[in-house]
This record gives sequence, structure tokens and C-alpha cells, in this order.
Amino acid sequence: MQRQTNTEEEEEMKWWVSMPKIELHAHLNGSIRDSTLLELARALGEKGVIVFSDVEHVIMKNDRSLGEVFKLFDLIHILTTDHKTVTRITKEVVEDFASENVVYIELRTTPKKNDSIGMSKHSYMEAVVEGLRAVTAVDIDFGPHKFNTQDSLNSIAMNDACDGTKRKKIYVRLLLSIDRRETTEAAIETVKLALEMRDLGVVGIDLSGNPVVGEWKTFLPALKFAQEQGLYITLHCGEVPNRQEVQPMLDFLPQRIGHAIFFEEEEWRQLKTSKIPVEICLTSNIKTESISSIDIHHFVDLYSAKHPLVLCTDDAGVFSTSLSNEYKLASTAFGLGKREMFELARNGIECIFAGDEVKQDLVETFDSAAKKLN
Ligand code: 6MZ
Repeated sequence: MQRQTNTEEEEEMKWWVSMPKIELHAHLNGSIRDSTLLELARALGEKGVIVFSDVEHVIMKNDRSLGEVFKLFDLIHILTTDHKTVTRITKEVVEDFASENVVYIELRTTPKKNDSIGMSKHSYMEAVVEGLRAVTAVDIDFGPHKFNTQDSLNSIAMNDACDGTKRKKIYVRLLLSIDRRETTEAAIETVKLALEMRDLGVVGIDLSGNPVVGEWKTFLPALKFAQEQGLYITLHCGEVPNRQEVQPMLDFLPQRIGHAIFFEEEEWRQLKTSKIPVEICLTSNIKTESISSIDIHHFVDLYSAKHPLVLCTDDAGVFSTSLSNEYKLASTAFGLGKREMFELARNGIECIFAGDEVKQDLVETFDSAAKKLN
């Protein structure tokens, strides 16, 4: 294959950026800009809380094993877990996704408790919602606030890619994550919080965290409760080999699963029969070496089987990627054309945790973009 020149590559990238996209697997604290993390680290360095030079190279390191990723999260949480910073990163992360034409995002985050600074899971989430309210660069709908537009902001960031006349707009819905380090009680507290915050854009629960920590039976009571209460559920499933978990997770019938890497033949069969949509995070899987080479990624098998799939970033900051980049990567690696990738993105609408009205609006957004992009 002929190598593209830099200009050709830039032009190509512009196309992937301009395509409307749906992001369904993005962890808030994994999606922070490096520049923000460095700024926060420098400030804590000046206060003598951390040694900046020690932290700087950890933040800027490129490839990390899965274990190292979770060590990095512990560091990121030291930098970000105060109300003001949580508000700031939420605003920035949403604006960053919107700037690359993500038109709908389900942002997930683990509500955190930190008594020393008066933070409860509830106040953590209030800080997140404050971050959504603070979004100014785009129009945002996060449930109660339908496309909050401000006249004074009309000059900012027109949607030049899909529609030359309108400001960019983004739907944001929240998923509350249960960390696999948590107890059953803490997990139930998160589910209760999700129920309380339903009218603030919280639509569901995610089970995540270091996959070698914790046991399915610890989280099951909380997840069952969430399911009974009608919250949507997505589970990190098969991110590492775990014969005890994959099957019960599939039997639980979550609305979606993330990763689905280490499955046995019977589990693939069960997944395909159940039609549970899979959130695919290519760069994350490759960088953590969960998958040794993209050519053998299970995307290919699931895509050929027409299984519902959505490309996602996982942790755009930690893995130095973007959703546009994930689409470009899939197109190149799997030999799929722009039309097929556009269809793949559009099919994501069926996998979102939102009602028909939102889905219909997204269909219209994709249809109108299709006319302009072709
Ligand atoms: C499992 C992951 C993850 O919640 O503090 N997280 N869990 N697998 C992954 N694959 C790489 N990437 C991120 O965001 C960071 C948290 O999300 C989960 C971990 O629990 C991590 O601490 P929040 O906003």
C-alpha cells in the first residue's frame, strides 16, 4: 500500500473528525487532556503533595500494561478528586468529544468518597453535573437541560463539518461506575445514587475497575437491584481471562458489555445468540496488550456476524486516542470503507441508553450529515 503524505493524512483525518459519532464507553478520569493533568500535577508539586518530575513521565508514558493503567488511575485520582477539578474535567472532556463531532456520549464515572475534603459520592456527582452545566463551547442536552443555548455564546464553534449554520450540539448521559474494589454496600450506594439522579441525566450503571480484583458475586446484589429498578446496565466482561465470570455476566443479560476479549467458544455463541451489543475499544486493547495484534481483534468476527458493535475510546487521555482516530484505525486495519464506517457509527444509535425521541433526533443528524459528507 502506498504511504500517504502528511497533507493527505491530515485531509483523511478531517473526514473522520467531521463524521458524526456516538461514544458509549468513555471513563471520565481516563479522558482528561494531558495538558490538564500536567497542570494539576504541577500545582500539587508546588504544594509539596507530590514530586512533579516523578509524576510527569508517568503521565506522558505511551504504552502501559493493564496493571500499569490501574496504577496510573490511582495517580490521576490524587490529581483530580476535589469538587472544583471534577467540575473542570467534566466540562473539558465533554467539550473535547463535541469538538470532534461526537453527537451523543454516555460518560461514565465512579462516584467517590473522600471524607478529608468533605466529598461524598453524592457531592462528587453534583460536581460532575456542575461540569455539564458549565459547558459553553457547544449546546448540551443532558436530560433536564435541553440544548442549553446562550445567546452570548453564539459566536463560538459553529458546526462547520456537518452543518454550516448551527452550533455543535451534544447529548450527554451519565453512567455511574461500580469499581471492582468496592464492597456490596458501596455498590448499592452507587445504585441508589443513580436512582436519585435519574432526572439529572443518569441512565445506568457500569461495572469496571481492575478486572483481576473482586468477584462477580460481590456486585451481583447491587446490579440486580439496578436491573429491577429499570436502570440500564453495562459490564466490563472478559477483559482478562476469567472462567468464573463471563458466563454469569452473559446470563445476567446486561444491555451492553465492554471489551469481550477473553471468551471461550461457547461464550461467543451465547453472546451472538443474546445479541448483547459490545463496546469495542481497539487502541485500549492493543496498548494494554490484551490483544497482541489488531489483525486478530474480535471486531472482525463480530462485524462479519453483524453483531451489534460500537467503537469507543475507553480512556482517550490515558491511551492518547480520540473517537475519530478509532474509526480511522478500524477502517485501515479491517479494510472498511467510509460508507461502511459511517453505517457502523449510525448503527450505534440502536445501542444507546435513551428513548425514541433522542434516537430519532440522532437519526436525523446522521442523515443530514450523510448528504453533506458523500
Ligand atoms: C476497567 C477501567 C478501564 O471512574 O474515575 N477504568 N476499568 N478496564 C479499563 N480498561 C483500560 N479504564 C478505566 O475513571 C477511571 C476509572 O475507570 C475504570 C477504573 O475503575 C478507573 O479507576 P473514573 O472517572
